[in-house]
Amino acid sequence: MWGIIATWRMAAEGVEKASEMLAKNGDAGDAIETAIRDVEDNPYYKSVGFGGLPNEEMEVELDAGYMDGNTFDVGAIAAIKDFANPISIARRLSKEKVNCVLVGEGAEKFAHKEGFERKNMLTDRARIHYKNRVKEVREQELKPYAGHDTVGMVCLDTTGKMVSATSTSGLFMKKQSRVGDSPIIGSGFYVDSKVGGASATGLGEDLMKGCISYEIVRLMKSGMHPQEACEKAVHDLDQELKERRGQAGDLSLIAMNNKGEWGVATNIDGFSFVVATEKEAPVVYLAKVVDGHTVHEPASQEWLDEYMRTRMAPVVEK
Ligand code: SD4
Repeated sequence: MWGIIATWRMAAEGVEKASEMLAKNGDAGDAIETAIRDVEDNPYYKSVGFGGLPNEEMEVELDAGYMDGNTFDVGAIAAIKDFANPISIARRLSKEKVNCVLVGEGAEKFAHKEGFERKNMLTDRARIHYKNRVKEVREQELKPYAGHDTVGMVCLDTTGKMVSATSTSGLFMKKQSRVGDSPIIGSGFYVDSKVGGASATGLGEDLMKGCISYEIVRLMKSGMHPQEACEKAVHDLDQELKERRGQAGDLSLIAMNNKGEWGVATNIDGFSFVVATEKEAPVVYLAKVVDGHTVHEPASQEWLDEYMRTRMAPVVEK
């Protein structure tokens, strides 16, 4: 059995490539890295890699995490600038026994010494989005944190190896050096090949409060199906946050167990995700909340067409 599940529609092309590798008995680590690099390289996806939206200082600072569910090797980088593929740096760091989580300048030095490709990650499109947002925020005091999609994935290969990984530019207009959940083990990602894995997207500051990816793996370990585990973890954290703090940020989670069964839960409407397994060709699903439960259905062709159209539409300076 093999399988891969990923957050957001933007992962579809990468998941397709990964599923071809997995079907030929490819390694889960290679497949997930290929899939995430595909998203990082796409200039039209505004929240991951090249074309990702900048922080308050108009710098694109990127976070990524990688975990191997066989060995528990973990690597992560945070607030790194000017490197093309954060996921590959995180994966490379996972091979280190110590110093496997690096931030900012130190992460850049490591990547430089290891020969990773340097790239100015700020595109003209992203610069225009930045300038427009600065104006909007100034004029209307809009919350600068809306519209942010991290790519997170869990992957199972035919040997039973599982991996989990994330890559993101974090929140648009975040403070310089701000780190979200995505490179934090247990929050943005977690995986144990004996059980399964999970990955998160949403408001990092809130996702971290529940160590939510670990929590889902823990629930699966206690016997829950990934769907049940995701729903319980998301529902409980959402409730606790509302009770204690009056509100909960966006929380969307995906999970897969080591049988290739998968689950998803969200507290928002319109969370898209992508799944491919030995039994199902890559499908983009849309999830929403109905009566406190997450329900999902394959996205319509109309929705898929509209998605690409809006991503690729010209951006104009206001
Ligand atoms: C963060 N969790 O940096 C990320 C952002 C994200 O969907 O996932 N947005 O907080």
